[in-house]
Amino acid sequence: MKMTKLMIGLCMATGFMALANAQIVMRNAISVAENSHAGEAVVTLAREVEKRTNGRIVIKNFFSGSLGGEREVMEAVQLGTQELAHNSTGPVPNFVPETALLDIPFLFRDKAHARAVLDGPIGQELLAKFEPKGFKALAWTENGVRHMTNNKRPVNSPADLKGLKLRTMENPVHVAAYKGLGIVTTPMAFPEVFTALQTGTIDGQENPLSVIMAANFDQVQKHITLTGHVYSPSVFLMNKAVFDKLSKADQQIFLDAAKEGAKANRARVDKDDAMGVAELRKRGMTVVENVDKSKFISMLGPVNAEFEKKFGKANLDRIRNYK
Ligand code: EAX
Repeated sequence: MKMTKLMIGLCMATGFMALANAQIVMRNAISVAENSHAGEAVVTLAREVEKRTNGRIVIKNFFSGSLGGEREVMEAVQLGTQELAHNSTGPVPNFVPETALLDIPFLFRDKAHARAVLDGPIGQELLAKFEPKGFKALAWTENGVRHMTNNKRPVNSPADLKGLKLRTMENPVHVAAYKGLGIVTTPMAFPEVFTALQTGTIDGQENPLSVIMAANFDQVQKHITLTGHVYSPSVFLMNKAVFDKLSKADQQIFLDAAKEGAKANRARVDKDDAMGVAELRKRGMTVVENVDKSKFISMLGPVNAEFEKKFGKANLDRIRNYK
């Protein structure tokens, strides 16, 4: 049968109607396992968006770096080949340099201080800096307070770090600071870290208890010291054009759902922090719980002077003194 122009026109029209009613499916990705603080964040976001749009918008989550490391998924979100990502700030300063100061060691007193800064005007100003780079940053979430692990020796003071080959995130502030502590820094994407620890390419790494447990680093690491050297934020990212195309009501749904995700995520970090030391001991790690942090801070003096020059002392003090 020959199709007339009218028939083709009708097919196209019904096709478009079907499209108009179709579900929108988006992809989100994290570099750690589903059973984790980051998993809590993205699972909650997906559940809340689906619920609040009555199933019109569905988010499919990818876990354990299956869509790539954090830098790669950020590139994909920037290009729009992936709609969403939930990343630590590891690679973020390479895209949004203004955020780099958040990863300065010992900048925040504790999680409560960091959460107040991120949820307050400073955090909101920083979220806006993502927009000219092609991202809508929906909300800050939390990766946690980072601690150091390695296979060579228990770390009791900064002197014990000298010459340790540690994987770092692909983050310029971390690399500069850890060099200042005498560490041999090896920047690497997260999905490669387990194997690198297993094969001995690196001696150690540093991450929050939540990440160490979710990634089972205890299987390939002997020692952990609660250095608490960096508060590590994370963030919900969305391709800006995808966000802009949503109705105002749907945009608000994403922002609200991201807040719910952050709440669930932070609650899980608190839970992990409360049980992490006992759990990692049970899994066979030796834990140094108490270190003199002032020794680490004074060793970082010269690097901190550089950071003050680079980011502006007033900007750092604004964060330090935020109440
Ligand atoms: O986002 O790369 C890292 O060490 C991050 O802390 C981890 O992937 C969680």
